[in-house]
Amino acid sequence: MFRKILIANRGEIALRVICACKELDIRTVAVYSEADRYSLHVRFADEAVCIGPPRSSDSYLNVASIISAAEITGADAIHPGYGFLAESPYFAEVCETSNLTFIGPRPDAIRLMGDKNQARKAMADLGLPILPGSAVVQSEDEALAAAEQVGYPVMVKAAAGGGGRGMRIVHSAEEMPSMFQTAQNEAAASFGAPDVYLEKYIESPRHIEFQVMGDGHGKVVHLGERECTIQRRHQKLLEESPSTQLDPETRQRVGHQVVDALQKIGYSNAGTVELLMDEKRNLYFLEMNTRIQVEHPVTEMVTGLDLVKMQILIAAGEHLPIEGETVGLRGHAIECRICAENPETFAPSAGKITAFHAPGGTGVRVDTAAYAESVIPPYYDSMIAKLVVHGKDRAEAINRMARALEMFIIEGISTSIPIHEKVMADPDFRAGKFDTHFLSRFSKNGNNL
Ligand code: MV4
Repeated sequence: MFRKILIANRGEIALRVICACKELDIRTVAVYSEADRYSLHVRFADEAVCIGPPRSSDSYLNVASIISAAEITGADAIHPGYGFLAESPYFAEVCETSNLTFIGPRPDAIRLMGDKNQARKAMADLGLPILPGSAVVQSEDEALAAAEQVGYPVMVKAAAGGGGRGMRIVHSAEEMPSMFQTAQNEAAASFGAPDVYLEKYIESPRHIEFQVMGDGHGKVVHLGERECTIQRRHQKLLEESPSTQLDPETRQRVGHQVVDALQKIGYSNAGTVELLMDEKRNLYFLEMNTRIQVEHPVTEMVTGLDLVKMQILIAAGEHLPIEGETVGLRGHAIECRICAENPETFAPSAGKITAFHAPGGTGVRVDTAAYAESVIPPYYDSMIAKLVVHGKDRAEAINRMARALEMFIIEGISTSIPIHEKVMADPDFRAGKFDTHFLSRFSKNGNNL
């Protein structure tokens, strides 16, 4: 087993990894930027190393500083959390060549899934259903020909993209030239690679994702699905498990397809397979994320497992302690992402938290690194807390979330708590009736993007 793990991240996920290490009796090393000197991950880790100035590119993305910190402190493994370097095949490789275990999938699996078009093709070859679409298209003419094959409307997507960035909807051939160019330019500017491909556009889909875990000894399991349809500008606002849209037979059938595909490529550690559900409830592979995700706690609540501990044990060479290809699911869990943001513009709202009280009680979990008098720096993601509840069924979980939101006090900055309260009170949400456009009803301009 590892003696010491360096956590190459900040905020709530750094604390989450520290919790798992403490329970496994593994020492921890925090790394922090100059803006995070008074952060809780620095306080709760056994050791802490400053890795540079506030900007991410100078600190949490600085591979040389992080590897040096691991070498100086004698760490034997690195947990990357999510974001930052979590899905960099280069970073995973540098860890390996520096004799540090990267707690995550193999670099080649990260690389494959990082190319969304290659991933789509690989998963189709492995038996997962995909939407009609194309390979990478190099020109307007190629894009027009491919769209003719697929049928409008289509979506132009960046091969190096994912998570909704670098995407364009194209309704007709007339729109293609300008949309193709914008998508290519955006892809080149955002990801350093202009490659784009086409996919049939689903107007009112739901986003359903399967949590998977592989042990690198040929065993892969799925841990049920999460419903992540309620998003704003491609940022998830809340997630729940299970989805109201999957019956046990569909869960078992699709779960088996996912497990079978990943077993064939020898996938190891945590992963998430994103699927799109169309209006007829058909499911299609969209992309795969090769990291522990923000929303992993809802899966932990319904499975009773500690996914971060599992990641660490698997990286240390242990076998998955699960018979068969899945586990039983109990009750219903919901997570609300509490962000520091201006309620009108949704712009991140940095500053000092003047008062802070987190709710508790039966079935309530709060993952956060915020506290009274803590300062939210302007340099990083705006998510400051995850409020997670579990209930015997969806109705109890929603009621529990509503009361927990009411009992959450965060003063000094504005947060997304009011919008979550509106969602919990919404009759359509309570009935499970929503699609990707759901949040537009709460914005003045009707815009959900
Ligand atoms: C789509 C789509 C419709 N058709 N692909 C957005 C996040 C990224 N992972 C994929 N996304 C979408 N891909 C096809 N072929 C619609 C979306 C989408 C979306 C998906 C889930 C939740 C909210 C969304 C909001 C806008 C667009």
